[in-house]
Amino acid sequence: MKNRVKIAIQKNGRLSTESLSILKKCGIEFSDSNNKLFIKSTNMPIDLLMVRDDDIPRLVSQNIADLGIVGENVVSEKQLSDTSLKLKTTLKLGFSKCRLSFAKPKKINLDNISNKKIATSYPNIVKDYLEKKDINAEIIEIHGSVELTPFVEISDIIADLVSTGSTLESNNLTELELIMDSQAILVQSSSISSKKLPLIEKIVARINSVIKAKDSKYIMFNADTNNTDELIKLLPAAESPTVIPLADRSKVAIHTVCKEDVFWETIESLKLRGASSILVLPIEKLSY
Ligand code: PRT
Ligand code: ZN
Repeated sequence: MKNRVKIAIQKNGRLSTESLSILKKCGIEFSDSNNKLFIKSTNMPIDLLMVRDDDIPRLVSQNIADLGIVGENVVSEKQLSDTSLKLKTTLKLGFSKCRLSFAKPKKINLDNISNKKIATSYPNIVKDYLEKKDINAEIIEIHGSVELTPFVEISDIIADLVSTGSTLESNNLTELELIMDSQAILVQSSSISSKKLPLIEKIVARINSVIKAKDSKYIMFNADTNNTDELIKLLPAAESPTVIPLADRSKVAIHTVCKEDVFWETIESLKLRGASSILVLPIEKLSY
């Protein structure tokens, strides 16, 4: 039990599905996860702690969990409120991207945040931002319905998470200034026992491979032999491609991994320059 690796993830929220999905793609199998606080892997010495996202930094810092998946915004807020937290960011996971921004009611004429009342669920991040910019303002800590506070005269402006912007829009608010960008990250305790280290390193390497694969595509197409250099230059973040001769000696097949998504524009440019039978495939795992 002592040497099992514990990973804390959000039980129920925006991070939950993707966190479980990444771990499953790493080959970690779990029994049914419904309504459990503690889930044992069925094929590896790994346990999941299913908790609120706000508890993850402390659980990892106190070695109750060895790893955790949580938003950068939550980690920053907790670290600023408790400088004794011992954890480090191991990987950026590329999902649940959002930003913490100041926003104001559209109807109010205001172009800076000096001396305003700011409602937010992230008082420590906002305080730190204001201090660094030497701005004086009053922070009102509030959890839930932050976007309503300017309309009931609790605040002048808000600092809240924004993703698509539709919540701001539907509450007649407009973004004023970016405080920080955020996404889900993998955090790790800064004092991991040497017995657990090999498995933790394996998990981190597998997660890294899964997230790299998510952004990458395998592309293959046929081209005229004398056109290959021009076509290869069009490929985004490509590895040195494999060029295979075809039965028709005037043609070759080009295969490569692109470390970025391949957009329609790239496919159209390839086609315009003579590429044919273009195939773009998702990659499940990618290890260098
Ligand atoms: O219950 P528990 O404490 O575990 O969950 P929670 O309610 O505190 O968090 P949850 O599940 O809402 O969010 C978890 C994490 O997802 C956050 O800490 C962020 O890192 C990340 N995330 C990504 C977001 C958003 N996008 C997001 N859009 N968290 C919240 N929002 C909210 C935002 O507060 C605002 O109300 O969505 C609204 C804005 O969204 P748009 O798309 O309308 O702009
Ligand atoms: Zn929370």
